[in-house]
Amino acid sequence: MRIGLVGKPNVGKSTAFAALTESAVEIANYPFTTIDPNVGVTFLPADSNCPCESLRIKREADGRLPPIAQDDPREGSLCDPRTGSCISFRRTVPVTLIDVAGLVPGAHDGKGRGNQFLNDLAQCDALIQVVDASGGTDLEGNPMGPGSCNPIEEHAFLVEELAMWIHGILDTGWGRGVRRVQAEGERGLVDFITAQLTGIGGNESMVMQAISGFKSEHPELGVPWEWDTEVRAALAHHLRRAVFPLCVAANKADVAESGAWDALAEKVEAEGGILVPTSADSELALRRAAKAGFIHYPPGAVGFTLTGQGESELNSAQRKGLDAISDRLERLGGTGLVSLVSRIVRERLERIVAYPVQDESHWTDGDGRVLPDALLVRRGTNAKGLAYAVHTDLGDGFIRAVDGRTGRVIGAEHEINDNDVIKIVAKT
Ligand SMILES: Nc1nc2c(ncn2[C@@H]2O[C@H](COP(=O)(O)OP(=O)(O)O)[C@@H](O)[C@H]2O)c(=O)[nH]1
Ligand SMILES: [Mg+2]
Repeated sequence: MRIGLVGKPNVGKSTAFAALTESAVEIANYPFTTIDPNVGVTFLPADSNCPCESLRIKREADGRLPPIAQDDPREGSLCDPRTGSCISFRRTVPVTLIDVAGLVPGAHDGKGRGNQFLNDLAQCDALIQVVDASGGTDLEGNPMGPGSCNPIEEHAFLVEELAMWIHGILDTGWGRGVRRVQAEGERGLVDFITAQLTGIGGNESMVMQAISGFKSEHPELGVPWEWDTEVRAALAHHLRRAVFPLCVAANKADVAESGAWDALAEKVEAEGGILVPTSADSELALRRAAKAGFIHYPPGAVGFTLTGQGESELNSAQRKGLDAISDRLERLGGTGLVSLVSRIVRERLERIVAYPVQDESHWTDGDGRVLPDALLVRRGTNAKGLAYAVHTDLGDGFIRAVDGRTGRVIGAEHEINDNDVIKIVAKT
């Protein structure tokens, strides 16, 4: 699963990317720092406690394990994640993040990185537009006084670029499209538009949703072969909403006036999106302080505490910096970043976490690793779908699965629940 960060230059995309993926990228207070997209992995806290908690409880009850030691760095976790971590039964799951730079006016016309930029967006399952909630940079990303630009305008600018891109795709071959409509009616219209938009991630249900919204907003449309370019532009806006629904990080919230993002939040939420005020540079500072061992800041936490090392080694300037961040966190309820991405994964993409294992009683893989993988799968995925998510061969050779908690055999169509531990039996 891939989530793209998009927005005009100098809003904090690379800062957010660096913080969430804990990788080094170029960050600077001038436009166009990033040219190629940065791709990395972020680890999000799973909603439910890791199943290794129930292993722990069982083993302690059986007298096979002593209670959790005071100084246990894992705070009781027993699993052995191949990627990510699990401390105090808080397991993290990987999500690919892309810092897609290159939004410039006229991108749909091939300006800047143009089509490459738009194609990068089309590869994403969800998009987060990072906006400068403080309004301190113009549309090209040049630093201005705070409040000199507004987030609504920034959002409208991205929406317009995306819609014009789709409009261009619609116009190409429209003549051919309307001949199909004349021959096949409404069905022909849906098929034509779907075929035009598959390359950018559009599908039939998105197209049907867009057309029905479009028709109810414009009841006097007439027949498609009479739709001029203006009508097609309006249709392109509906298609944009369906194909590229946008969520928003109202970034630099730490230096924005409170309420600076309210109007945009209303707009985004009216389209089913999510807006969260964020402070990417606070998140970055905290991740770095945690990496250096100065603070305790688990992923997704809304606050942090100093470690023993932090108490003894931080100088007064560093402490002051952390105090300032602490005040911000209190005001904003956290830096907002992890919470935004987590909400998108859960609410917009409807993902749940499943734990595939090879041994259904010990919950291990072939090498004896306990609960090695935590996979995000779409809600409604069945056992066979989970097998495919692990490996194509496992899906193709699927015979049956076993629920690791109950020991019951489950069939291909059985729906997976959040936090399930599943063994898949397949022909090899
Ligand atoms: N005050 C404040 N500044 C930020 C925040 N996030 C990023 N910045 C600053 O904004 C500038 C642009 O950041 P960058 O990540 O390079 O922006 P990009 O062009 O969108 O990738 C840098 O000077 C960052 O330090 C934030 O949350 N608050
Ligand atoms: Mg950048």
